[in-house]
Amino acid sequence: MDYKIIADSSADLLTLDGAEFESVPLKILTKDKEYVDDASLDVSGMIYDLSKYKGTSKTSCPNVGDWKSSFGEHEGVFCVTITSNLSGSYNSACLAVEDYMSENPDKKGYVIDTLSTGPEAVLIIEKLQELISSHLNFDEIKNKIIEYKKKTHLIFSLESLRNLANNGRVNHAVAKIAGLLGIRMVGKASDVGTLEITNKSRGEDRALSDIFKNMLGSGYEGGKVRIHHCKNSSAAERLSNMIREKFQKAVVFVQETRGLCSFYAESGGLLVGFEGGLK
Ligand code: X90
Repeated sequence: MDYKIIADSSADLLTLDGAEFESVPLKILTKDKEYVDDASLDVSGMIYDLSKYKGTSKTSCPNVGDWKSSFGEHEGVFCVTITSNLSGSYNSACLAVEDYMSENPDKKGYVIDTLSTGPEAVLIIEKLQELISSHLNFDEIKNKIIEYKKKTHLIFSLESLRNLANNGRVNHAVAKIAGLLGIRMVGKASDVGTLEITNKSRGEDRALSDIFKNMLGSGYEGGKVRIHHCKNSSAAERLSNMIREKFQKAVVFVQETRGLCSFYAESGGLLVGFEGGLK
């Protein structure tokens, strides 16, 4: 079937081999500059600029028109968005799909609110790709992805929550603790798609072992893992090794965050998406 997958750029994914796929960018904005989170963004350059920048910075999500213009001529579209609890992206995508279906009554559209971001979104996108290739019809794919999403999880470790707090996505008191030397905030995407801090881990060793413990606690038993890191490939590789030491067959992918997740996860941040037990 001719179905297209469209994700916002919070998934950190620009292309998807063998699928009709498009990424719709969010934007990172300072008073001086706008960074569009697409393939042309120099993420390292943006991180560097922001580390020198003293003013306020914020982000904006794709609007209805941005989503709509990505749909193209297909029998149906699946949109995958960052958590609706922290962004308007889901809402825009829903309005875009509503318009698209009323203008094209023969076409189908469905929006998946990941209640998460980054690596967990990619797990969902890759599952969608697999379901589309197995020639299921639209509603079967929709039902199966709803089921799959109950088993995907996101755990993070953040060294700074400054941009999250400055933009009202976590409270300032929590962010202050993360500012203390050597403390990493380990937590998870909650069931309602917000940040839930589970550990205040001192030092990287502790943070990595807390992440792994929490993965086991969420029913991880050797399924697929994706680690997205912001300027922290060494910690990502260490975690990947810890996982593969215990689960030899585990498939673990490591990649860098793109613009949106780099802005909020900040340098040192790790986002870990994995298949685990039922949420
Ligand atoms: O609409 C917008 O401007 C985008 C706002 C996004 C705000 C949150 C981004 C979080 C990015 C941080 C750690 C993991 C969070 C878990 C999500 C529930 C990554």
